[in-house]
Amino acid sequence: MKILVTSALPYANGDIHLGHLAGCYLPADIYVRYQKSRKRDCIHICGTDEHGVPIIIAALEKKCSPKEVIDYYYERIKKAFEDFGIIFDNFSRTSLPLHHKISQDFFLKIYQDGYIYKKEMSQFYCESCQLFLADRYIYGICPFCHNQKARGDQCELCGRWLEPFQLISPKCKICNSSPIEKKTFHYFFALSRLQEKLREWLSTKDFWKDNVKKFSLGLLNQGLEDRAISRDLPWGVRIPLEEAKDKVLYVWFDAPIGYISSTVEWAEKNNKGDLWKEYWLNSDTRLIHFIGKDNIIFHALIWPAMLIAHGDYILPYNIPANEFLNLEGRKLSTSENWAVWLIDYLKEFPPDMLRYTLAVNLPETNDIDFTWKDFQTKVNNELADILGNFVNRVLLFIKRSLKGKIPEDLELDNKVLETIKEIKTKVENLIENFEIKNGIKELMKLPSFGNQYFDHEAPWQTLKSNFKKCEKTITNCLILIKSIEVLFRPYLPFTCEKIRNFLNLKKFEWDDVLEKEFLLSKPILKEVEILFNKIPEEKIELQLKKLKGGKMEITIEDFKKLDLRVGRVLNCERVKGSDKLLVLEIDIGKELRQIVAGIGNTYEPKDLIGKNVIVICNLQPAKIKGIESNGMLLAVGEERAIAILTTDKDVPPGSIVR
Ligand code: B3M
Ligand code: ZN
Repeated sequence: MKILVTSALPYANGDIHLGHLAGCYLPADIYVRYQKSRKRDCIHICGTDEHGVPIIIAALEKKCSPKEVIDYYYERIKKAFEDFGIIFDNFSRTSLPLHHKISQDFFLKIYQDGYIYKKEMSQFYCESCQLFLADRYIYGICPFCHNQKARGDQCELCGRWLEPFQLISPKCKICNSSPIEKKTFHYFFALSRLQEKLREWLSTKDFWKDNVKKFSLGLLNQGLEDRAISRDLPWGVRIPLEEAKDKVLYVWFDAPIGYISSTVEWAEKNNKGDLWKEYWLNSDTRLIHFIGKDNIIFHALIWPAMLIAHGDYILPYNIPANEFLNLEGRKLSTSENWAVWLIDYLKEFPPDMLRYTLAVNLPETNDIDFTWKDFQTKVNNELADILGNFVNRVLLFIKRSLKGKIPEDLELDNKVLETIKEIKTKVENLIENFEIKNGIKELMKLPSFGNQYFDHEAPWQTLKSNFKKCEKTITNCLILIKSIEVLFRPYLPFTCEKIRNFLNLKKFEWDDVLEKEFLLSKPILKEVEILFNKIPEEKIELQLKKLKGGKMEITIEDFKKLDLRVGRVLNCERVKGSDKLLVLEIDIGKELRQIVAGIGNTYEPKDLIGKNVIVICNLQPAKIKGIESNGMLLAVGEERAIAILTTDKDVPPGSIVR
């Protein structure tokens, strides 16, 4: 049997945060490391998802090309995973020609077999963004409850599902202009025709996690509608048909095919071009998709339907989807920057501390809250006080009391061996059953047992009274440590490597534990170091402050460093080639300043002339689009300015603001 594990392909439009890790990457990595340690034929496949509207929007926002966005994030995401010890056999990209080709072939096959048909329709088109707008990129007034900001697919106030054409005065979410209706056509995937086959297939999945099974069956019972799988976008996998030159595949059509193309790339990189077939075309392969719950519909229904329609490939065996991780009692939100970014975390703490705290807290059956306080408690009271302490006290005892000499005598203690065996077997069953969280909880019983054993046997006493017994205790403690090193490895790979180095251990694998060679192999004490430094209060407070918008407390002296004044706009023009930028000439009392401000989407130049504004006068000069800017206007609004600050009485230019 082969095991083909995939993790959801992250969009290459942003960094990885804790929610992603807990959702799928960490459990997948633990599962794969475990399978590999058991010498099973298991590979972990992933890559970045580089198409779709999210990428285009990121490019529009950052004023660069989609290619620049994906190149930038591909490298950052790949590096962050590596630094955190998430190992993939291949980490590909859906922008590769190989992926485009495989996706187009996939499309053509099911098109020719009649599972895809063409349909004419009208859609909103934004002339200023030159984009057909996906439903959620349109907002307007809800025809039912008159909420001003209802989305094209749903009004979040009254909860009703909407069609974009129902909205009153619809607007483009990207640029706020009014979109027009435009005729187009799209390709539809005949999902409705595959319902019965899906039902048959799902009925064999009674061993799936409850949340995934219930959710998928629920959707299936509501009935599946055919879905448009093409888009009028300038970015994506081209539809391989003459009549559809300007169309691309919907991102959710090509993204899961990325699992196949990444496997093909892996085989090619290993100079075994056909090796991927032994996985994807082999009914003896277990295909396992690790994902977050927001992706269930795609992986448990639409993707299997695509695979059924295609016919050549195997279908998913299991989809162990996780629920969400919240942060400090609030839903994670990247747009509000309510997230802990992996890159930032790694600057402050070692990977295993987070691997542990997330693993014991995985949102496997319900949403879970991550708090920094809890992170500190788990690291200090569990990693440091239980695991770190056990390893450390045994090694220190050898170093100090036995002068670094490992006992020659190998008298085994059955109680120790039985404990290891029992825990090992339990952990095997748990991990095989995707209970990754319970797996680490069970494993922690090993060092806990070790501490009790050490206390009970009291080698510091027997050192003088009964040396043989003292040696036996240490021998058995070392067997515990050796077992910990192998069995904890899927969860805490960096820590286990340290332990291996402390004791110059041979790299045994999972099934070697308690075998003769494993028991007999003799460590050499190389060095002793603390495995986990406790986290002090200040470090946690710092993280909390960072989270609250990176806004550190400042003193009144800090504030006084700002030279804030009232200025009067004397002149204002648009910056050529930019909708957003205005260049203003401002009287700030004793001098005139030229300032470039990003308020052009909200204000016409003529409306600003004569107005009072608030200016930061001692800001470092900068060049914006080649134009010198000496200072900054204060305005309201996060991504885009929605109002400028002014004075409520007329005061002379240059007046101090405080
Ligand atoms: N990129 C969505 C996500 O990151 C999407 C997953 C694709 S998996 C084939 O949630
Ligand atoms: Zn627009």
